[in-house]
Amino acid sequence: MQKIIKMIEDETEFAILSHIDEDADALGSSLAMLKMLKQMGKDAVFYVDKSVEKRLTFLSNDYVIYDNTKKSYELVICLDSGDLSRLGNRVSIFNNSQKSICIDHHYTNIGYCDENVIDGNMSSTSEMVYNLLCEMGANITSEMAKFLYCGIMGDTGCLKYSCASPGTALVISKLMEYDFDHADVCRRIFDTDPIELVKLRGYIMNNLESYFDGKVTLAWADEDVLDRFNVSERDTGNIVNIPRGVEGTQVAAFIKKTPEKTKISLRSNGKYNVGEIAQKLGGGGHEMAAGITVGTISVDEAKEKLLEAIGEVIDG
Ligand SMILES: [Mn+2]
Repeated sequence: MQKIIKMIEDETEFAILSHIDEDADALGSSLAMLKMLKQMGKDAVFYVDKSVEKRLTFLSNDYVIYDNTKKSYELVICLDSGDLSRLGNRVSIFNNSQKSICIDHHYTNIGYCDENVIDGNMSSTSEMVYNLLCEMGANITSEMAKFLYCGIMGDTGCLKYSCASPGTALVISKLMEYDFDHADVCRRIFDTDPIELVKLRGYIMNNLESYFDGKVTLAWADEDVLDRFNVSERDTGNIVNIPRGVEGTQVAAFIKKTPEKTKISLRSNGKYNVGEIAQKLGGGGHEMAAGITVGTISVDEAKEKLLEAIGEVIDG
């Protein structure tokens, strides 16, 4: 951590990048980092890939949607992004810039920056950024506390998942001392969906598929389904938790297909490492949560590939 702190102190121009399809942790950790850099008087920009998922727009609009123009910075900070492909088009900012640091909790991260702090035992990148801010003696504002709280709650499912440690709960307790509406944050990220999405969830529940004697439960939505319910791929939220909640499920999957990409989200209920399954298909992630983008193949083709990879892990 000391090398990273020195690099941050020495440089003046920063770009913050996180993974595509930014989730609560990606946004929370990046926004908190951005605010700290601005407090230090640094010139810093947080670039997002495309639009931000609607349910997370309440956090802040202090980001720039990357427009593919050539940009270079003294230092790029990559947060919560397990590998370079997860930066999407913003990889060009990374390539054109001088130095880079990475802070991440994906154990599959091989350390693609000049300096890397990677800890697969951490609940979230937001928890790691909280620790960094404390170590740097940053003045954590209520807004920064809200960002970090949102990121940690997002990745731990409100401290429900096994990635949450006693240390995570202590960080949450410290963040709750700040002046922001923590119940509102949880309600927005977990307990409220637009009616279109609620109806889509109903359709998905009715079309769940079960494999390997119920050990694998699979949900899917292609562009026709998304169009019918008028939900954008970006706003499909926590749908993978629907198959995950089916009794007997060890591996839950959600396949979504748009004209641009076919994406598989995976969740484990503890017995199998879904990071390993994702890696077999060119994706990455954690033991309990992982994802893969598999080109633009059909839902049926994605199912076939996925079930084959799961079979190797379950039977092997
Ligand atoms: Mn994360």
